[in-house]
This record gives sequence, C-alpha cells and structure tokens, in this order.
Amino acid sequence: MQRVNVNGVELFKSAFSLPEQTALRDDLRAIARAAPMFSPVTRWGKPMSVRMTSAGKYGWYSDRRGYRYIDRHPSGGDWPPIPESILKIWSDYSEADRMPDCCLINHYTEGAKMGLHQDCDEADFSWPVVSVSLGDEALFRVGGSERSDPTQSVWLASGDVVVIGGAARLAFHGIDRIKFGSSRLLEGGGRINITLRVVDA
Ligand code: MD3
Ligand code: FE
Repeated sequence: MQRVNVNGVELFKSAFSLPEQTALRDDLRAIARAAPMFSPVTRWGKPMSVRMTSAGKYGWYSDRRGYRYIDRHPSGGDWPPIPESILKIWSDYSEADRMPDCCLINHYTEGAKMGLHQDCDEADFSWPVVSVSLGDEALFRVGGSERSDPTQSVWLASGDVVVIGGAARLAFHGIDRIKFGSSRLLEGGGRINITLRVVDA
C-alpha cells in the first residue's frame, strides 16, 4: 500500500485486495436493494448526474430546499444499517473514538461528475471523513478552504481509501470525470464511492 498526501488529504492506494473489493461491492449492492439509488436535485432544481443512497442513522439528501441529512429514505423507509465490514474500515482509518452516522454511497455512470464543493452539512468538522473508491478510475480534484485556492488532481482507483481530517476537512473538492469502463468490478462499468461521516454534534 502506497500513502500519498494531496493538499492535506491522505490517500492510501490499493488499500483493498480484489476479493475485499468484491465483498464490499456485494455489501453495497444489498444496501441499494433495501434503499434504492436516486438522483438528488440541486438547490437550483437540476438533477445531479451522480446517483446516491445511504446507510446508517442519516442519509444525505438534496432538493430545491437545499442540502441536508434526513433520517429516512425519500420513499419513507428506514436507511439500512451500516454493515460491519464498512464500520471496520472507519475503525481502521479514522482514528476517531466514535462511529459514523452516515455511509453515503455515490454511483457514477458514464459522464457523471461532481462539481467542486465543501462538505459542510455536518455539525462538527473536527471529525474526519473516510472514503473508499470502487470500480472505474476517477479524476479527483482537491483545493483549499477557499473556492479560489489552487487545486491538485489525482486519479482514484478501485480499492483506494481517502482520509480527510484537520484543515483539509473544509477543502473544496470534486470529481471531474471517470474513466468509464476502466475497471471490471462493477457489472456494466461505472464507479461507486462511499463516504463515512459523523453528522451529529
Ligand atoms: C476532501 N464524494 O460525497 S470522496 C461527497 O468520489 C464527495 O464521490 C467524492 O465529495 C466522490 O461529498 C469524493 C473523497 C472526499 C470526501 C470528502 C472530502 C474528499 C474530501 C471532504 C473534504 C475534502
Ligand atoms: Fe464531498
């Protein structure tokens, strides 16, 4: 495993073997069966190109009223629990002494991207965020705490872990594009990213 620092964000390349990635993929598939993926609508009324669902106490949601965490799937059902396999990743990488409230699952198909943004819908930015990438490679961009700060770009591959803490927690970041079809982990191609977050104070 190779460790790289990108503007204060810690990237662990190839943290997971192919069998481990396959098992995680299957755990995420089970979550998406219980809590189907949907396309959140931005506050400007435009559906995002990334499809999402969540597990845990809260799921991330957006519509014309804004970005927020909600305690039920938009269809009304409970969010499924975060699987043990994923809680173990948090324990192994976060160095935090509490468990996450949300496992957000982002699904990128051909052409999907995520514009430069800050993650600031959580109550306490002193908790880190831990992310795992699966499937197709993605061009990840990370800057500083001001939108105008210079950015660095790096490709995220299947099995990579990103840990965001300290000053980098409020860094602007986004996904410029994916290399569609670069991995065979997901049937039909595409990319899945999970982010583990503490939401409550
Ligand atoms: C850097 N997801 O869901 S994960 C998001 O690949 C999100 O789907 C991206 O940004 C994705 O909000 C990037 C890595 C990540 C997550 C949170 C961060 C990087 C971050 C917070 C601050 C700085
Ligand atoms: Fe983000």
